[in-house]
Amino acid sequence: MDHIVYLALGSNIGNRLSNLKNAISNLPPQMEVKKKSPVYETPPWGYADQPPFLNQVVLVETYMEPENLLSHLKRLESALGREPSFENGPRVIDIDVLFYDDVILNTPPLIIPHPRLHHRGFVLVPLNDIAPDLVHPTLGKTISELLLDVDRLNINEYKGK
Ligand code: PH2
Ligand code: MG
Ligand code: MG
Repeated sequence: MDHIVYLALGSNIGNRLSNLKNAISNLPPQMEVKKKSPVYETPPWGYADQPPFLNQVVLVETYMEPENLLSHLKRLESALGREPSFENGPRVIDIDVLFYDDVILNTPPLIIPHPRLHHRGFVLVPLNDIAPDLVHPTLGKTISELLLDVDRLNINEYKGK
């Protein structure tokens, strides 16, 4: 397990909290979960006319190379009931690779670091809880610095209903 990977999880369909929990509990054995952020409820970003999301970020260790990691995560999304939607549309579960060590990769569909993470409060707020001093390998700023530039309105820790 010699690679350090940050994953962002999101869900806005069905039992959102169970969807996040099921996703995380199905990451092993290929991945070892080292840290979990709190869960946040967040307004939909990109396409407004859909239910609010629950979002969470986890730190995992894995032996998988980026390409295998991506296909593994896509399989897991499908197994958890994700169906095709439109860009930024509603989903049962979304699992995105934010960082993979300090690798910089631009081979669509695999772009690492995630190209939009620094615009997204729903990623930076939970990421900042577990990795405030992590330096973004292309932007050269820490997560806590990046967080200063995003809107965190209505992003609140989720305590259940
Ligand atoms: N994911 C998207 C689009 N918009 N908005 C929130 N709040 N949370 C998400 O996880 C999210 C989103 C595309 O992956
Ligand atoms: Mg996403
Ligand atoms: Mg995705």
